[in-house]
Amino acid sequence: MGFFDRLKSGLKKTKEGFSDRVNTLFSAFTKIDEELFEELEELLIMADVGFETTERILDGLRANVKKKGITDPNLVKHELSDVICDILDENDNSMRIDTKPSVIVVVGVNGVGKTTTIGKMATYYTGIGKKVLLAAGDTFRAAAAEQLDIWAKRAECEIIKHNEGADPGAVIFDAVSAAKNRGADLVICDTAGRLHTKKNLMEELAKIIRIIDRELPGADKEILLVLDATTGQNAVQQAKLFDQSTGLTGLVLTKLDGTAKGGVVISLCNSQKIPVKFIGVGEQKDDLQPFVSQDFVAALFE
Ligand SMILES: Nc1nc2c(ncn2[C@@H]2O[C@H](COP(=O)(O)OP(=O)(O)OP(=O)(O)O)[C@@H](O)[C@H]2O)c(=O)[nH]1
Ligand SMILES: [Mg+2]
Repeated sequence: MGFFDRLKSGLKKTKEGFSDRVNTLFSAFTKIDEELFEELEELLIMADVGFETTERILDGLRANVKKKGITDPNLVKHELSDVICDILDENDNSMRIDTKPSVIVVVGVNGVGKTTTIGKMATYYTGIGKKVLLAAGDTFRAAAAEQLDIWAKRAECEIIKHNEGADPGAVIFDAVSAAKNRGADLVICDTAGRLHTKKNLMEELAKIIRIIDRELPGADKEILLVLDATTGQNAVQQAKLFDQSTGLTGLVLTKLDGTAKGGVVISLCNSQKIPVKFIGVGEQKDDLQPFVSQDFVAALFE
């Protein structure tokens, strides 16, 4: 399956639950009136676009319809995808990992897909010729390092791990030293899942990041928060609190294939001002894609 087809099939549920209904809505109306906007509002809220973002989309839509003198409801669909694209385009979605080595730290609450995402990222970056080293910073469970080990083998990259219960900071320190010694391009650090409301656990993350800053001053560093797209608007709160303690540089939305509420991507782009850098659309190693707003909108509306 090609890149775009994979995205399309991953977004199938959101397409069925949201965009297909939008199409039905537009074709059911013969003129553009308040009732049409109200029904559209309902569909946006149901797709987890969030209240504020929905209002922003509707305002933009009303303004465009007025400015362009559009009277055919079927033409509103094109305007809708334009307005959504504008919101998704406000942030720079590109990864900044140009120094050798650079570091990606992956954080998030339990079970959102951090380790799987790291495995897919390792596959992606080794695939484009980078020498990748994984750091098994989740020392909370023995199974966590084993899980990452399996991904390291799949992606054919190296891994640094310690025993269960070890200090995650020590793992990260070793991984950074190994990366320097072995000439790695990219270190990707796994971390244990943690609740954004637990202060001491958030402080542990801040410490990991301080170690990286101290050992690799000036290196490019991405702090990515993984969010499970099926959790809906709670993702917005997670992003806020993780950002406060770690200074996030990006978001990764996983499990988009499992939800009809992919509209949460639009909500996050609008409310967070933190760019979405990758999206996960399945459990296989090729199911992670850099987030490209035009492709995302096209996969939803085409
Ligand atoms: N359908 C689907 N499943 C996913 C995706 N990403 C991850 N998963 C699944 O989500 C489950 C949890 O993934 P993990 O990568 O172990 O999550 P984690 O955040 O590392 O979990 P903890 O380390 O326990 O906090 C696994 O069964 C993954 O296969 C995705 O994009 N789509
Ligand atoms: Mg994990």
